[in-house]
Amino acid sequence: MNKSELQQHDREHLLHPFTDFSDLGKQGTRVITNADGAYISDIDGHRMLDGMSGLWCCNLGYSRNEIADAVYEQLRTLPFYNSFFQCTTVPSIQLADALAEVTPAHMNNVFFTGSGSEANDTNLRLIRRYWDLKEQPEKRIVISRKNGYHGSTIAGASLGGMSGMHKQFQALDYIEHIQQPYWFGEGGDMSPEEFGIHAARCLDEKIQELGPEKVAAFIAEPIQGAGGVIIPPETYWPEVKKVLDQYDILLVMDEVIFGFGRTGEWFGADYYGMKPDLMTFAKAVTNGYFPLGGTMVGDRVAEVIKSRGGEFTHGYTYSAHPAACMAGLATINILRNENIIENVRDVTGPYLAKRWAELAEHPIVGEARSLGMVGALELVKDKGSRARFDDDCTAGGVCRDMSIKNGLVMRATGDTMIIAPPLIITTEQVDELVEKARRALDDTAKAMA
Ligand code: PXG
Repeated sequence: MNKSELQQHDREHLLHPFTDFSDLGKQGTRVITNADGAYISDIDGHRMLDGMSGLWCCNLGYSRNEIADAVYEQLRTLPFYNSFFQCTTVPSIQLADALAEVTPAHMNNVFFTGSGSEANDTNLRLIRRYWDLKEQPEKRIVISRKNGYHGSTIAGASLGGMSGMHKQFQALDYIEHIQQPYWFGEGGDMSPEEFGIHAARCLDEKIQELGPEKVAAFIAEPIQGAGGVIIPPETYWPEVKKVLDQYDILLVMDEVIFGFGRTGEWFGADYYGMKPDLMTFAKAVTNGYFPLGGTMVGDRVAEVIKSRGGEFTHGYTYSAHPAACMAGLATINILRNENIIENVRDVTGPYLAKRWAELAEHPIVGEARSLGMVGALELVKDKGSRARFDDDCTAGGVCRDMSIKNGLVMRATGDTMIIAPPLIITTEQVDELVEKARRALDDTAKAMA
């Protein structure tokens, strides 16, 4: 099939995620055909620096045959077996061991799933089970944050705080949402430090309003990813820690985007010095080469679940899929053996921070922020008042298209442009990324004038 035939068949038979189907019909899809290192190419041969690591998952880029080989060999040896009914497989044991080693010291058990959304469903099940076994069944409410993203199953989307998603289904009624720590958008006249404390105190207020005896858990991404790379002010997590320490409430950190090195530490929890009870992961655990997710279970929860009461009635056919586990093992081996995360922390992360910050001087950029291997640009019409171009956030969409035209995959969340390049990006490629982003900004400024 040639390009237009592919697009026609795509239109006729494929329902894409998070897509306005009539829009897609008009424009036609971009057919991505191959990739290498930090680059992807489309069917027209247009090669682009992938500033989004696929969808926040190909942290090692696209050329790691060791991962593909590990999967292939496993598929030839034992393509599938389940981990129900007292059965197990060697890859699943090995990956569980490896995860216990690379995650925080108090996390030594894992429940495998097929995705991040499923893992957050698992978290809800574990939270309920834990409090039931502790004979505190009245602890049922889970506090989450507005504009957080936790997946697209009913549980994931209920935990998430995306208002557009909530309009299209009935959210679970035991989940409550509080203020997000988004200083640029919601901080008003407060300094970032004051606002960080303020956003954390919202958690305390919500717990008091609901009654601590009814609150089971607080879930949050260390940094909001899909919500727009919202890096909380430095005061936020220490204050959240203080609040949680006062009450008997579980902490779930959703590390689906920030796990496996994106901050320059293995997990966001390491970066912020937090001690979560549950930790969701997916995406980069296999470098995006095979679907796999899961939740790391801290000792406090694991001891109760493992030692008290009968069966935990939960599991998926593909929990601990052996080929997925081999992809995970191969990925973790590369991250460890090649000091990829240390390089982000010490070399490429600081370099990106320096170069990305230069974009703050651009006339349509209200803020340029970054941390480790993520960055965001706030597009504004007026820097002083932080006023946007319009209510429909057209500047973001224009800038995304201009960026792709200039050979860089950069995403738009409203009028916030975001990047999460592969962790293997070199300093020369960071230069290329910043130059292409600058050209996209120039083109956007012209188009919006
Ligand atoms: N938690 C977080 C923090 C995520 O970012 C999920 C859970 C769900 O994972 P699965 O594997 O079920 O998709 C995610 C997923 C975007 C985008 O537009 C982000 C995600 C998924 C799709 C699109 O940035 N994150």
